Amino acid sequence: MNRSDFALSIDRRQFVAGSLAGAGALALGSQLTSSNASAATGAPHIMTSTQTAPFSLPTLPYADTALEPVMSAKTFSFHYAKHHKAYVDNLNGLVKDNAELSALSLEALIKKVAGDSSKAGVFNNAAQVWNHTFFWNSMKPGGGGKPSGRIADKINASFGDFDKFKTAFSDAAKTQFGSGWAWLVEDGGKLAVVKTPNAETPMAQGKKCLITLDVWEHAYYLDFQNRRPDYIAAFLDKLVNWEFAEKNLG
Ligand code: MN3
Repeated sequence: MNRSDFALSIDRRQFVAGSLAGAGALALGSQLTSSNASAATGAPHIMTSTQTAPFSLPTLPYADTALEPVMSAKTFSFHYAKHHKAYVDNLNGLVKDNAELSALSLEALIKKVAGDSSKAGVFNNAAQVWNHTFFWNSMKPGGGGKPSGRIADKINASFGDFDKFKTAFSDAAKTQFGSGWAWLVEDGGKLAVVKTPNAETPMAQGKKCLITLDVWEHAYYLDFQNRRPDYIAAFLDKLVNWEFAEKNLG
């Protein structure tokens, strides 16, 4: 199976039809793949997408109701079908007349314009497309709790124990002032927690992303109002997808 088969590529007809579930094969750049594909081919989980603009909204790995009651379908569907889609549409509009940028994959595009203030709009929308796809895959129905296996060993080695990781991740997510993201990354062989403002993404800095949590208010306000700490706890206790994290380790 060709790696590029798993590029950022929702089937537009499927999206228009309103089918958010199924597909199994997810999408997005070098870190988002189909677990089925990895299992089937034995290929490394981290892949490089070769798809170029126009980008499309990636397929979800579960139905938009699947994370209820922790994350409501209302929150999820607005977040995915409105916010995420707007970033995709904005990005396509911004690069459509730019031959250089249109020739790049999403990841290459993000890395190319990162830090270029004249391309801030392109960066913000491209990174938000990538970050959101990564976020959907960082969760699963019935997720959360303590991991096992290799990711658990890595967490223990890097943070001391799982509770210390939880504290570090929660603190990062709570203290990201305003909009942004909390991440578990691998950097130089060690795991670390980082927070980024707005659309910033550790991927652009060459770090290997393992898990992310969107802490923009639109991610939780309908379900938790101003109680960001409760949203963070719900993510860690009931949603986080440790298998995705482990696969991202490579
Ligand atoms: Mn968001």
